[in-house]
Amino acid sequence: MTHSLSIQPQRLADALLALGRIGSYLDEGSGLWGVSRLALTAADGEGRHHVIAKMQALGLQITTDRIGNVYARRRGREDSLAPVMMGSHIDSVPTAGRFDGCLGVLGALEIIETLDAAQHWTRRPIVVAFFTEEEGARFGTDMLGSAVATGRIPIEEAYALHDRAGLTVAEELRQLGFLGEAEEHLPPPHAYLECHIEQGPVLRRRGFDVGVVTGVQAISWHEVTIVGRSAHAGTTPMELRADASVAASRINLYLRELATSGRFGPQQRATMGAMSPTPGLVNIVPGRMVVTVDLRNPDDAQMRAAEAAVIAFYAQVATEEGVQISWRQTARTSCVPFDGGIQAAIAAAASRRGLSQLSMVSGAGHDAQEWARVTRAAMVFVPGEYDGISHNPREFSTVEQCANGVNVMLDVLLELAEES
Ligand code: HGY
Ligand code: MN
Ligand code: MN
Repeated sequence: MTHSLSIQPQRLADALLALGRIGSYLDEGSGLWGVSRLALTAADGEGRHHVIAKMQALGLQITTDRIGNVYARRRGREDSLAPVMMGSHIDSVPTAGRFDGCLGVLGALEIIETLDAAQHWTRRPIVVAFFTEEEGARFGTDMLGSAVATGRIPIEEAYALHDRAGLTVAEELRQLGFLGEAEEHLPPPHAYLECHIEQGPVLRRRGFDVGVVTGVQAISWHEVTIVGRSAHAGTTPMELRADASVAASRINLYLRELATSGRFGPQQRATMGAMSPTPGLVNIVPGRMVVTVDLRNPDDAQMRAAEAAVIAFYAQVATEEGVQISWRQTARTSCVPFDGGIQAAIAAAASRRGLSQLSMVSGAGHDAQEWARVTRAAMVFVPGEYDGISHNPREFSTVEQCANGVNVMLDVLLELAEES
C-alpha cells in the first residue's frame, strides 16, 4: 500500500510561524526571535486560544478537562469506537523555538485539514490534544497535564504545585480560564501518536529523515536547598565561611564528572539548570542557594546508581563546607518503552515514502511516555538543524523535515484508525 494522502508542507510551516509569533521575543545574544510561553501565563493562554480557534475552524468538538488539557475530536464512521489520539504540548520554556511540542499539535491539525480536504472519514474517531505544563519549567514537574490524565499524578497534588512567585496551578488555571470541567481521566484512546523534533544532533548528523522512537529515558529532577551563612565579603576570612554558592558549585562540577566518567554508562547526563543565590549581592557571601539537578539515563539501574551517588555527594559537601543541604524529588520517571507494533508501522510508513529512518531512544521527556501507561503509544522524530539545538531560539527544522515526520504520522494514523 502506498501512501494515499499527504499534508501541505507550507501550510504547516505557516501554522508553526503563526503560533511562534505568540510569546515571541528578540533574543539578545543571537538576534533571533525566540518563544516564551511558560505554562498558564498570559502568553500560553493566547497560544491556547489561537490553537482552539484552529480546532473550531475545523469543526472539531472541543473539551477542556480539569487540569486544562484540551481535546478536539473528529467523528469517525463508527463513532462509538475508542479514538486514535495525536497530541503534544504548546507551552514552552522561556528560551524556546517554535517547533518543540507545537509540531505535534499543529501537525495533527494539518492532518485533520488534509483528511477534510479529501473528505476522508476514518472508522475510528480522531482526537487532537494539547496538554498542560509539559515542560515542567514553571511548576517544577514535567508532563504534568498528561501525568494527571493518565493517573500518575493526582489532580489535587497537581493543583497545589506552585511557581517561584507562589502562584498555584489551580489559581493560574482559573485565572486563565482553563480550569475545565471535563473529567481528567478519559477512557483510554485506541492508540496515541506524537510527532516531535528530536531536539538533538543524531538524525541530522547521521543523515536520517525520521526517527522511530523506541522509548524515553529515565528522568530524575531534584530541587536542592543549601543553607550556609551570609557574611561580609571583605572582612570574613575564607576559613570562617559557610559559603552556599561554593557548595553549589562543587555539586555542579561533580555532576559533570559523574556524567562524563562513564561509571553510569556512556549516556548519563546531568545538568544544574537553575541556581538561585540569596541574597545574591556582590559583597555578601551567599547564605543560601536553591539549585536544580536534572539527571537522565536510558538505563534504570544506572539511573538509580547515579542518583545514589549524587545524594551521597550532597552529604559529603555539607560536611566539608559546613552547610546544611536538603533536597526534594520534583520529577521522576523510569524508562518508558513505546509500542513495538506501532514502531514497526512507523518504520514501514517511512520506507513506503522512501524516507530513511533510525530507531532511537528519546533524550527528552514527552507526553507520549505518559499515554504509554494507558494505551499503545509511539513517536515520530524529525531532525533539527544546528545539531538539533532546542530550548533555544535557534531551534529549527525545515519545511521538508517537518512534512516528512507528519506525513509518516498521517499514514500510521490512517492504519490505526481502521483497526477493529
Ligand atoms: O525536560 C524535558 O525532557 C522536556 O523538555 N519536558
Ligand atoms: Mn517537547
Ligand atoms: Mn521541551
